[in-house]
Amino acid sequence: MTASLASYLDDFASSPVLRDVGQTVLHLSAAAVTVHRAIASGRVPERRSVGDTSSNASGETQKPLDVFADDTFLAAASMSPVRLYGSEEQEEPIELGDEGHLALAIDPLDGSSNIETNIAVGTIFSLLPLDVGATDPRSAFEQPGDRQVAAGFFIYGAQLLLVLTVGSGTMTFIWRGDSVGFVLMREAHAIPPETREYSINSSNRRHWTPGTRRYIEDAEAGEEGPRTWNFGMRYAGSLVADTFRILQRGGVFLYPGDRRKGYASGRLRQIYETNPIAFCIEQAGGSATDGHRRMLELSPADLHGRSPFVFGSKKEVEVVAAYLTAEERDAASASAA
Ligand code: P6P
Repeated sequence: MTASLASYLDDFASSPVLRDVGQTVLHLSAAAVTVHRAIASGRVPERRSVGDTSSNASGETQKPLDVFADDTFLAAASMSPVRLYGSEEQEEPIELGDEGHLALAIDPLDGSSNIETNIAVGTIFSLLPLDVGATDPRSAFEQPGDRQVAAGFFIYGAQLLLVLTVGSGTMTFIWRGDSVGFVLMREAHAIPPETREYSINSSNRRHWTPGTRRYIEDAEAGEEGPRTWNFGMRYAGSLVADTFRILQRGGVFLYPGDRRKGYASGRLRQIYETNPIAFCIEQAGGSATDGHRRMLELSPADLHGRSPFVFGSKKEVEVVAAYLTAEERDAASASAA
């Protein structure tokens, strides 16, 4: 009998916090089914008139489906032992009462601009312990990512999947319909340490720093270049899709800081995008950094703060860091000359 999500979470409920994690993940998974159905139907329960768009805390256009997803996951959080809800779609965290030990950070619908092209999109979530004794509960979101007790993402694609870690490896569950629910599909992802595949938005090339450019150009040079082997490139433009591919077959993903206005720290948000993805990647034997430093050790600036992001096959993440460090050394010696 394939393990169900509920039975898997029960086995981990060895403490009050992990019991809260289990209850919360089950409520989030029910919300994910609702969002998956709304996407698959092509008919979004309109909360606003179709022409009405607003923008989220980061100034990105909010579509009705973004708002619907946020409403759905907020309702799920309100039924869970979660005291604080921090969402990409909300300027400020929402306090949900004084029950429970957890703070939930979430990107309710990441990559929603891809929905009209039928590319897989997802929900990314991170569960943090409340910062006990903190005067302001919102300080829970100022903890580095290695304080996460659970993290994961739902993928709304050809299959509805949940990728989850509670700190004992990274696993994938697949939704098999209302009567069966989510069942275990892969018990322990293991990312190969080496790869021949990189993932980056190459249209930003002219904005890259020299180290990023040199890394990509050497990869593009293939067996005639210093890397001595040929690379492939894949870029879905949807973080959950790129992440799942890397969990399945390895690879290295880069969203570096670049010279565009507002992109010095890249595009991705640390608390509800890079930290939860980094937790899943590390638990699968991969690495995740800001290009130089381990992502899970970095203290976030604020709920919507950004971070440059490099993750995937451990040895290739180290190669990227070497290129970026060489760039910094060259820049330092040039300015000293
Ligand atoms: P760009 C989608 O909007 C998203 O937040 C991530 O899912 C994805 O990795 C990234 O932005 C793509 O950004 O600048 O390449 O379009």
